[in-house]
Formats: sequence, C-alpha cells, structure tokens
Amino acid sequence: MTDLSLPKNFLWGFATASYQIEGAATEGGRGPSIWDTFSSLPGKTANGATGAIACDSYHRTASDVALLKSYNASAYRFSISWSRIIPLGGRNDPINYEGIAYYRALITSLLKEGITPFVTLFHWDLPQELHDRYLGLLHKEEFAKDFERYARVCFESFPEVKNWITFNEPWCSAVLGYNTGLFAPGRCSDRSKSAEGDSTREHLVAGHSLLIAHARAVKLYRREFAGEDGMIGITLNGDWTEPWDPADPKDVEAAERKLEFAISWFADPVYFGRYPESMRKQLGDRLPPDHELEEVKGTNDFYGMNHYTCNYVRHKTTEPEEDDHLGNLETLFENKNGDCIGPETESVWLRPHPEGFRKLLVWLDKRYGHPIIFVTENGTSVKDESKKQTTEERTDDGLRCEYFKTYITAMARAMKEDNVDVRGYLAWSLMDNFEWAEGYTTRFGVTWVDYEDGQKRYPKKSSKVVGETIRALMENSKE
Ligand code: PNW
Repeated sequence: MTDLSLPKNFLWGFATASYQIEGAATEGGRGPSIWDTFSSLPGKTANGATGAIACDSYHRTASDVALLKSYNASAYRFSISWSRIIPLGGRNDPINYEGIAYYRALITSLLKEGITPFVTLFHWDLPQELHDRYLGLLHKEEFAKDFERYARVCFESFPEVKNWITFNEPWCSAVLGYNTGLFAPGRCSDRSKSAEGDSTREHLVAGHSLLIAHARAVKLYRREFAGEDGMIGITLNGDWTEPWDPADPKDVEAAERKLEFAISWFADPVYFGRYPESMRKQLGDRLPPDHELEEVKGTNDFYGMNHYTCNYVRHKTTEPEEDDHLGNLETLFENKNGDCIGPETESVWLRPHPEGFRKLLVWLDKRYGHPIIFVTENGTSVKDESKKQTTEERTDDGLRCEYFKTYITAMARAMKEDNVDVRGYLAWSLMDNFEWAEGYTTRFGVTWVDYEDGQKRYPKKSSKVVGETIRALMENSKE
C-alpha cells in the first residue's frame, strides 16, 4: 500500500439521506412524501417500518455534527426533503421557512466545524401532492418545472453550499419505483402489487423526466448561482460486471450491455446527449426520443458515483421480455467455474468485490472522457448484524472494516495506475438508518443506532477505519 497515495486536499466523510434519518415526518411544517405513503401500506417494507421517527436527526443536528467531527470527516453528504421546503411541492405552492431554517442550521454548524457539505436535492422522497396532481415523474414538463423552482429555492437559501447533487440514483427511482414496484410509488404491471402501472414503459418515462429536470436545474445553477467555485452533478448507481463465461463473446457483450442499461442509460445522455445504442435496439420507441436529450448534453460538473457490488452476467438466448430492465441477461454471484464473487452480506444484492470498484472507475473514466469523480456512496451491510445483543458485539463490524480498507485501496489504485480523477469519497452511511423496503433490519452505518433506546448512537470500529485508511494514504502524498 505504500506506493499508493491520496492528495492532501482529498475530501472524505460520510453520507445520509433525508427520509432515511430525519424522522419528524409531520413536524416543522413538512408535507408528506411518496415514501410516507408507500411505507405505510401493508407489506411494502420489512415489519411495516416507516421513516416517521428514523434516527430522529431532525432534532439532533448538534450531536450528528459532533459525531462527524469526532470521526475527523472533512465532508458530509445529506439530502434535502423537498416536502420540508415546499410541503405541496409545486412551483406556485407556499414555501415552509421552518424547513429552510432547519437545513440552514445544519449547514452553518457543518461549516463552523470545517466540514464541506455535499447536498442532494432529491433522494427519492417526492412530495405526495405532486404524485396526486400529475403522477410525479411520469409528467415530464410539470415535474421539470416544479423541480426547477424547488432547486431555485434551495440555491437561493443556501448560497454557502458549493457542491450540489440534483438526483440520487435515478435508476432506483425509475426501475424500483415504476418497473418492479419495490420502492415508492410502487407502480408496476403486477396487479397483485399495484392497482396501476405499466412495467413495460413507465420506468423509461420516469428516467427521461429525471434527466430533463436535472438539466434544467444544472443550467439554472450555472446561469445564476455557481459563481467561480460552485459545482453540480448527478449521482448514478452502478455495479461492476464480469462475464459468467469469459470465453463466450455473448457473455462478454452482455456484461457490457448490463453496464449500459444501468449506468449509460443516464450517463450517455448527460455526456453525449443520447441514449445507448444497446437500449435503443432492445426498447425501440418505448425509450423516449434522443432529440429531447439535446438540453441534457454537457450537464455534469462532476460524476457522482455510488458503488456497492459486482455481478457475473450471463446472456439469455430467448427474446427479451417486454418488462425487462436489465438488457436480456441474468445477474449471478457465481461464474461458470462456480467461483463466488464475494462473501454474503445482509443485503441480497450486495457482495463485496473491491476489484470491481477499481475496474468500474477506470471504465467510467474512459467512457466519459476523464470526468472529475466524487464517490458519493460506498459501503456494506453485514450479515445478521441486527441480531447482535451487546454493545461490544454491535460495534465490532469486522466485515465492514475490511470492506472499507479494500475498497478505498482499490480506489487509490485506480487513481495511481490509471490516472482516474477522484476528488472525494463519502462512505454510506454515517449511521444505521431506514433502509427503504428493508426497514431497520439491514444496517449500513459506521455508527450503531439503538432504535429501542431513544435512537442512541454508538460508533462502530469501521467509523475509525474509513478515516485511518484515507489519512494514511494522504500522508503518503508528495504534493
Ligand atoms: C442506495 N439495489 O440504494 C441508496 O442511495 C441509499 O439510500 C441506500 O441506503 C444504499 O444504497 C444502501 O442500499 C440502493 O437493490 C438500494 O440494487 C438498492 C439497490 C441499490 C442501491
């Protein structure tokens, strides 16, 4: 590891999202979001969990900032709850100044401690009213106009923030919200799960609206707010892929196609102004037209990268299903030889494989012309962690420590060996929190949250490992 380093000004810290940590769902003038509604429906989340209380961070600004400080973090990524700022969400609806005051206090205390805020405008919690009015993401023009006005209110209210993220993981909003129906608003073709929805096309429409809204907010920011040092971008999730049988060109091709269906669906429009060829080929005119993407081209100041895992990919020999969102392929954790990609975690979709992080960084760097990259999420759950009983056990998260060490090292390697331009790293997550459909059973935090005892926080071993690993690399820097 001694030959690796990170620059002295490398930003690092932890990430969270509003609905996952804030709680106080009906306090301070906040309006309901689609996640309040969805999580209240029977059977949608594990044990019927909701974010009504979550980590109670709405009432704990001072202690959360103190926690970040105790971890020596130089950056913190959080998201703003749209319905706290504009409870009904729309461009002619009233602003809730109590909501603005809450985020202003948070930003002020971060800056006082020398912690750089990275602020996400939208981490899935759409105001419920916009869903009721015009089906939210399914109405491109209305959604883009309302999002642009919400973004304007945030840019005006928080001029100290210089690092903005428009959308978190549009793939999740689109596919999980409108194709599989596993996330809010839970629309899909399966009538046993949802009274409405069309899994063959709605996710493609939702994805398109997110791209247009992203572009409008970026242009607004650049025109009126960015000044010399403001930056704005979109955060995309992406897993690395390896062919199931590396000797079969069809598996090699399918592995690349999976990256395009997951990542390039959004990144190609942002960098090139068009959808990937492979998607157009399979989806035809169910995918909205490329000419509407003209305004999306060139709208990233940085690439926000969320990364967790890796899959083996095997091509399918049959025609694609109409509701397929993967690219007509299977994703697996074992390859043809029976090698397993990585150890089990609490999340069925997540297996640690740090080499995949290095490879994906290089892939993104090459395909998108050497962009500035901020890793805006990276982390893991730990199998059966929630079953741990004593504080000693609960804070001893060996697998997560190993995960952060190996992933951060893999990132440093991509920077040294392939000159990938990573400027910052935010671990997911500052603390255990509402893990969406998995409720509170799956934990991703470097801090244990005791939901049974007043949401008390207990630092886990991994909270130190992130900082120690990064600072050791920064000390190696010759700059
Ligand atoms: C990300 N999947 O979500 C989100 O940005 C976080 O809010 C979340 O807590 C974190 O990762 C851990 O899950 C994902 O099913 C959720 O593939 C699900 C998937 C991927 C990312």
